[in-house]
Amino acid sequence: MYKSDTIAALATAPGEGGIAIVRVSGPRAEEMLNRLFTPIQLWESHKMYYGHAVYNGETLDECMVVLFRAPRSYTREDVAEFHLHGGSWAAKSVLNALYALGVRAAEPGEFTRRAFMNGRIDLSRAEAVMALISAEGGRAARAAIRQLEGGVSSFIRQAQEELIALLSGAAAAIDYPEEITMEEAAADLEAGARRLSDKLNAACDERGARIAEEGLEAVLCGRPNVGKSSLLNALARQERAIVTDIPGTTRDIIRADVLIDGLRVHFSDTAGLREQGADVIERIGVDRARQAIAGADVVIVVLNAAEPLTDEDRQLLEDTKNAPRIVVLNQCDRAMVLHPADFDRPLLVSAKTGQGLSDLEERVASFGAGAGETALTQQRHIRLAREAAEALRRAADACANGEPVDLAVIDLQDALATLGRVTGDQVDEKLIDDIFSRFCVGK
Ligand SMILES: Nc1nc2c(ncn2[C@@H]2O[C@H](COP(=O)(O)OP(=O)(O)OP(=O)(O)O)[C@@H](O)[C@H]2O)c(=O)[nH]1
Ligand SMILES: [Mg+2]
Repeated sequence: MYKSDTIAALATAPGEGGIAIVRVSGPRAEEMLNRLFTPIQLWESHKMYYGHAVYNGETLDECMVVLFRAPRSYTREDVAEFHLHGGSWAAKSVLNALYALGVRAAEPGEFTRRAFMNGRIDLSRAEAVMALISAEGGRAARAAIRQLEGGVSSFIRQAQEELIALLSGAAAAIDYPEEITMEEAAADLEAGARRLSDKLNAACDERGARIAEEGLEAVLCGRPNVGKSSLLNALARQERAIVTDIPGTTRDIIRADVLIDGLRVHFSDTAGLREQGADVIERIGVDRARQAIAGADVVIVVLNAAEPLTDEDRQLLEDTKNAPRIVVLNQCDRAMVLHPADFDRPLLVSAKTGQGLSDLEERVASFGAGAGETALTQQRHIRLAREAAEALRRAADACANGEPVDLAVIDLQDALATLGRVTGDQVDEKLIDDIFSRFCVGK
């Protein structure tokens, strides 16, 4: 439900920092400035004023304030902001004074929710605000900014317009059978619905969306002692995994996160793959390694360039031949016995000297190229677009099977309603609650 009372919250990150901003939104925002700030005769909107926050005769802070008059504000209501000294004390005392004056503490995401309710932004843009706040790498942030700029909204609106055109074509055939035959109408409808269904599916790149949002999973694997842990440490530029010359050193999976060219990559170092000679713990590690390989976005097969191939190496190369993979000939600082020409685009690397590491990083990043650059990058949007595409496909099939156009119309209306849930034209209260509750307080 939309409440129109006046709310307040800390809008900046809690803890130490240069400034702390307390944001107030609602009909009493201007009154709060008058009650808590050096009196100003005439507040001008969007202008900063210098003075003191005072409550009950006590000076709380020396600060700047600004009033944004509705509708030119974040929420489209009157908004007041107190720009206070950082640290928690000043902000806390101003907030307490506001609460004492009857202002309510804002719930998580309530400011953005008001912006949505007052029509300043649609739902996909509200979600973009959140995605931007929590973006881990430049890639995720760029996808969020595109969404914030309306990339998703305009894509969905265009699809909705095409759908409405299809629906009105069908309505015309139903209402004026003398002007357009049912066969013609059904053929138009079928072609249009299929085209739109394909277009919606094409805009959903689940793998890319996940990689942009969560990062790329890269798994280092190979038989014991080839240098997987040494490579992980070199890539992480940090001693994460234990390195020894004893085969079977690594047992559990060790992870390191690295940002490569704005793309977050989660490297996993795994237990060396071998069947013989491993104890119980190591065998569990080997099982985990196999699972990690199966779930990887890219598998990095590490071979020791200074030793001939073993059966384990050959087995691994065979097992991963259809997977997205990179073959690394490590230890190339030593006398090489493997021939690069025998492998598929191998990289010559030395974990010891650092040779070839940047090529490896580049190759890994290429597996995330283009991730998050399609129209839809959020799981919720992708799910809805797929649902709409499916309804459109049903409509097209109905037309192709010679079923009455009225039946296809029901599916088209379904698809239209589903798309409306992306932008929030058609949403229920529960969904809105769910989306905004994931925001942080103060946003
Ligand atoms: N000369 C040279 N030695 C290396 C290189 N990489 C690793 N080593 C050495 O090879 C040995 C094994 O390295 P690790 O990184 O522990 O190998 P691993 O593949 O993780 O081994 P497990 O955990 O037992 O599966 C260590 O003595 C490393 O110092 C390299 O590029 N050049
Ligand atoms: Mg290891």
